[in-house]
Formats: sequence, structure tokens, C-alpha cells
Amino acid sequence: MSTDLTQPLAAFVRAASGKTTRNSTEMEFWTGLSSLVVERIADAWHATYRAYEPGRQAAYFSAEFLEGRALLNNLVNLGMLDDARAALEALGQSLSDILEAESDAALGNGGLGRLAACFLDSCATMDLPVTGYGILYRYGLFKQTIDDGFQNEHPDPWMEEGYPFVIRHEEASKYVHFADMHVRAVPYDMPITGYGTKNVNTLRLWKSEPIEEFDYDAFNSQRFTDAIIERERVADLCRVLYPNDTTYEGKVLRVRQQYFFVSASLQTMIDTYIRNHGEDLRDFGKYNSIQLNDTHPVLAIPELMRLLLDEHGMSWEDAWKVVQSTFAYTNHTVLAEALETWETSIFQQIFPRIMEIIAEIDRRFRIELAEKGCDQGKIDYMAPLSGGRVHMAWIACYASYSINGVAAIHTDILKRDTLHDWHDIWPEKFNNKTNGVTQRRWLNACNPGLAALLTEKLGSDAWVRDLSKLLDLEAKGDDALYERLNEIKRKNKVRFAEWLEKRQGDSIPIDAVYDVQIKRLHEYKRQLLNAMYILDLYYRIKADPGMDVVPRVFVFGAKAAPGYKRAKAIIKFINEVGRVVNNDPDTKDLIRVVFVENYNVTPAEYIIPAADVSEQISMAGKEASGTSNMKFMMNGALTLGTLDGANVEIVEAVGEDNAYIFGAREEELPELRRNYDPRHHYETVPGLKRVMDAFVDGTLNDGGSGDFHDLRASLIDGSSWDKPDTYYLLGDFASYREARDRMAEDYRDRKEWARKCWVNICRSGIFSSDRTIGDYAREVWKIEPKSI
Ligand code: GLS
Repeated sequence: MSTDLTQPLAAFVRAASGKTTRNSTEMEFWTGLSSLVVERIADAWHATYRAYEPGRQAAYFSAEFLEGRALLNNLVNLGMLDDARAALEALGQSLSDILEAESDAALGNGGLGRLAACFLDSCATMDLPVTGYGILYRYGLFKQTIDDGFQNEHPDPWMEEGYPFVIRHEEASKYVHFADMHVRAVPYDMPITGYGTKNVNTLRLWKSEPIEEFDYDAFNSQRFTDAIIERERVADLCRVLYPNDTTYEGKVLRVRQQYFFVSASLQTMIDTYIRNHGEDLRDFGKYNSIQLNDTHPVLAIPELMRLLLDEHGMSWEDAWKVVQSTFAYTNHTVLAEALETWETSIFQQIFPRIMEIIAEIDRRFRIELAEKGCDQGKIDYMAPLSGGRVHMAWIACYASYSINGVAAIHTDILKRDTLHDWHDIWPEKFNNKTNGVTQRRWLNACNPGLAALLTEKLGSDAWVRDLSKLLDLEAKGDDALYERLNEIKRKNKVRFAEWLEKRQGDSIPIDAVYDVQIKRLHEYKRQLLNAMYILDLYYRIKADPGMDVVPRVFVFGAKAAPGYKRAKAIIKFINEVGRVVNNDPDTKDLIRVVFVENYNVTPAEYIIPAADVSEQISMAGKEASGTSNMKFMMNGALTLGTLDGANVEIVEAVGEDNAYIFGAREEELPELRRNYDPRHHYETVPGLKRVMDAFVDGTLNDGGSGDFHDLRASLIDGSSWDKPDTYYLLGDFASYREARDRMAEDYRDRKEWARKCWVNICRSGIFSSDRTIGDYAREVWKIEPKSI
């Protein structure tokens, strides 16, 4: 049933612009339409909140929620898309232009933050009582420009022009105290709509403000600047998202952010409990489960102890029981540099009471382990406090009733290696929850062509709420369908190419294999290996100009942490390979390299539907799960990957014939690395020497930085503190080259290729975040759906 939204939309646009609609900008239209959406869901949102309140609920604590754009997603979920399009047209605007006016809410670094956003989408769609809690950063992840091949970073003031999808709730403010500063935490609630349901869930993002707007005493006594400075110090707290993915920095401001948002969130949850169940908080864990998204929110453990002990007069024993029945911990990486530990002096300085509580947790932990017969060495290693540092992951493992990894192989590595000692003592806490992604955003909204085909073949859009429905479609694959699949892919390539040209001026051919690696830049993800292959292919074409190559477009998108020098060198390296390949008349019609600037959620929504090849080439054992691998699979791209993270389960699902697997396996690597001599590979593996020499022979230009020399040295020579080629690029090169060449050859048989894509699409159901969330809800949170 259609509703005419023209008048209400015009009213909201005029309210946003203070002008006639004819004179309003696209941004003002975006604001008006977004406000209209919020108005339409307001009653249901409130009703959902009320419906969840008395029962058992889960809270998802996360320092990151990488939401991306909100408007299209909400319009689709609410079934308002056609009405909105019609209303905009009646007012002389096009929906796609208005949608393009929105900036991404990039309140996350990469996979971990985007996972949190997918999870909230699934919880809302499944009517599950789950609330997200995080931080309203004023600046999201930096904006990236590529200048002369180098990455530069710029601030991202994403809500400076106003953002209707967060609502300030002054009345629900909380106070958070540090030894040297007191702040007010003001919640900004974002509605999380689901598909095909009335329920509207909540993401609560906290903003820090001064307790009083101005210190008027200081103001009146001519200390105006002091008053302003104090104000800024408080605002600093939420100013910026730390731009590191899988590494942490021991910055005082970061630990303040963490404490700030968990304290405010816990106070809210305790208030809700008391309102519904009275002052006796011993049953808090019966009504609440808190999922800790990595170690970033682990301060919630001592903070809940503090609140229960100091503010609510509970005994240590009772409080600890509450804590142990409330928290569940997800680990997202095995990289050592990500395990957060903080100097005890920092804790002592900014929250001495929390430090005292951690010391008491540590004391009791040591007694408990001694009673279990553990030796002193083991106890010292596992204790919350050791070596003058607070070990956040150890606190999480001790206090939580559930500990999970994010893919089967990752959970196995946790049990065997990273958290081996905890697994020895508390095996029952461990479980696996393989990640998933929401098909609402990552298929239905971003790939309308494929979505329409699936709906047509299934006879309904039931797959949007239950992706396992696609299994029924596999048998419907025939020549006619494969042809349509190829047509849809081609249209998506045109759409991506046009977007790219408009955005950054690069033009790319349409009829080519689109081979894509989009993810944070990290050595373990091996974007450098990808670029080395391209350079090798370049030389092979140069050596044999008649070579029959399948045309290919190599797409990269990646941000490097601003302080990660080698990652930034790799970005420059990719762009240099691109410069050489794209400008050589012998190769430019056959192979092309594009680096998509400022990679984010929105670019991914254009790139993924257009992709043929999904590069998932991390060194085995390093990528905890990966989630773009699942998005590509859903959109009919084939995986070229190592047996790492969720790739393992993807191959299991589609069969080895429908994916391209290469490289050393995780269990082989220790042995392979024992006698590893990268120089031997450099000298003997076909093509490798030519590629490695191009790093330094003047073919590629690192702008005089010496970076490429360092990159090459890191692969062949290592350094006094580092063995060469930590991530085994040279070791896997031959196998990667073979698989990738074979894949390109296979692309020639377009029908057979499409058949493989179809198998991937139809079997992607288990990688829906609905499946993941169903598992968390049943096995960890023990919550039931509650529809309004
Ligand atoms: C990450 C992992 O690196 C990814 O493999 C994983 O898919 C993601 C979500 O579980 O978490 N860990 C991390 O610190 N950043 C990530 O993206």
C-alpha cells in the first residue's frame, strides 16, 4: 500500500532549511527525509523500549559501531522506499542524489566495528531485546586522501551538518567521575530498525559534557579562558575514534573513553533493573547479559563491582557472583599487539578506586589458582596484575561466563595457544560463534538486481529475513539463470565504474575480471603479496606481448593506521605499481589497478556487488574471521584465499571446486618457518627475483623515502629484531600465482563461472548475522524474542 509522503516531506524539508523546497539543498532534503523517518517510527521505538524493559535483556558493549549510512537502510526496512522516491520526485529531486548527500557514520575502524553494526541489525529484525552501548565520537575514522600515491589523513566531522538519526536524551544523563575530572554523560539514541517487523531497537551512544555548562565563578573572576579550557578537556574525551585496528595504544585518553562509556551504560542498566525489580541487585545477572566486544569495554567488570559495592552496599562475594553471571567476552584477534594491557600507574592516577578493586580481584584470583594446584609461574602469567600492568584480556577471561572466538579455526587457536591456560582450567566457558553479516544491507539494499532475481526465483522475499531459504534455489540454476547472473554482475560493474569515475576520476574497463581486496591495510593481510603478483603479471606480459590474458581490473581499498609506517609504504607501493601498469601502452588495456580512496562502508556497497574475485589472502592463522569474505560470497564473487578465518568455513560450505584455495596451512607453518629461507625463494621461485628487484631498481618511485628498500629488506633480510618475511609472502608466492592464474583462465568459461557464483550465493545462508545472533541469543545470552 502506498502513502503519499509529499506534504509531510515538504514540511520537514522546510523546517530543516528555512526555505522553500525549491530552494532547499540536497543536504536539506536528506535532513528532512531523515527526520520524517524518525517521526514515523517514534511510537514503535518507544513501545519497543517499554516491551523489553521488564524482561531479560542483552547489552552489546562496544567502543566501535561502524554504521555507515542510515537513510536507505531505514527506508528499505520500513517499506518506505517507493513512497520516498515518489515524494522526492514530486518535489523535483531524485532519491539517489539525496542518498548520496549522507556521510558515513564511521564510528569504527573495520571488521570489528562493522560486525557490531550487523549484529544490531539482526537483533532488531529478530525482535531480540538487545541494546548497543558505545561512544558518540565527534570525529569518526579519518578521511583518507591519496596524494601522489601517499595516504594523507583528514578529520571526519561526520555530524557537523546535523544528524537526525541520533536523539539526545538529556533526562537520562549520568555522571562519571575520574580522580581529576567529573563529567556528565549524555546519551544520544540511534534507532535500529529491523526488516519486516515493527520493533525498533536502540544504539545508545554517550557524549561527554561538563557537569555545568560554565564554571561561572571562574568566568566572573576573569578566568574566562580557564573555564573554556576545562570545558574543552571534557569534550576531548569523546572527540576522536582511535584509528588503530588490531593494535592498541596505551593512551590515557583512550582508557578514559573506555571507562566513560561503560560506567554510564552500567548505571543506566542498574537504574532499569531497580525500576523493574527493586533495590536488591543480586538478581542483576538474571535479567542482564553483557557482551564485551573485545577487551575495549572490559573496565565494565571492575566498574560493575564498584557500583555494586560502593553505591549499592553489596558484599564482595555477592557482587562477584553478579559479575560472573553477567559478562561474556568475545576475542577478535590473536595478534599479540592487540592484547590490551595498561600501566598500573595510569589506573592509579585516574581511577584509584578501580585500581583497588582490580588489586582485590587479582588477590583472590591468585588464591583460587593456588588452590587449584597451579604453579607460581603460571599464576603470575595469568594474573590480572603482573609486570606493573593491568591485563584486560585476563580480567575478561576470569570474570566472564562465556569466552568466544569468531570463526572455528580462530576459536581452536584461542584454546590451543592464545588462551590455552584459561581453557585448561575453565574449558566449559569456551565456545565458537562464527561471524556473519546482514543480508539486508549487504545484499538486499546494495545489490537490487540480484535481490530482485532471488525474490523472483523464490517467489517471495523471505530470504531477506531468513537467508537459509536460498538453499532451495540452488537446484534452479540453469543456463538461462547463469546468463542473467552475468548480466546483473555486468550492470553492477557499470554502476561501480560510473561511481568511481565521478568520485575520483579513474576510468576502468567494464568487461574484465574485477578482482578486489578491500580491508584495513595490515602486513598480515598481505596486500603487498597481491601487488607483487600484479607486478609479476606485468613483467610476463612485457616479456611476451602476444600473451593471451583475460583482462583484469585490480581493485584495492584500504586505510593504514596513521602511525603504521610500513602499512603506509605498502599503500604507496600499490599506487606505484598502478602508475606503471596503467600507463604502459603494452599493458593498460589488459590489466588495470585502482586504489579506491577513503574506503568505507559506502564504497563497499558499490564495490562488492561488482566483484568477481574476493581476495582473502592473509597468512593462515592470523585473520580471526574476516567478514568481507562473506559479503563477497553473498554477492556472487568467488573466494581466492588461504585456509584462514571464516574462509575455512566458506570452502567447507561451497566445496573446494567452487573456491580457490592456496598457500601454507596454519598447522604446517611452524615447521615450514623453522627452516625458512626467503632468500632461497627469491632466487628460485619463477618471477620473484624480477619483482623484488623492481622495488629498488628505479622502476617504482617511493618519493625518495627509502620505504621500498625497507619493504624489500623486511622480506628478504629481516632486521636485528625481526626475522625476515614474518607473514610468509615469499613462501606462498608460487602457490598464489598458480591459483590466481588458474582462476583467471577459468573465468573464460562464463557459464561455468556463473554456476560457481550461484552455488556461493545459495549457500551463503550460514554467514548471515541472523544465524550468528541466533546462536548468541540461545547459547550465551539466553534471551527470547519479544515483538511489540
Ligand atoms: C577483527 C579481525 O581482525 C577480523 O578478522 C574479524 O572479522 C573482526 C570481527 O570479528 O575482528 N579484530 C579486530 O581487532 N579488528 C577486526 O576487524
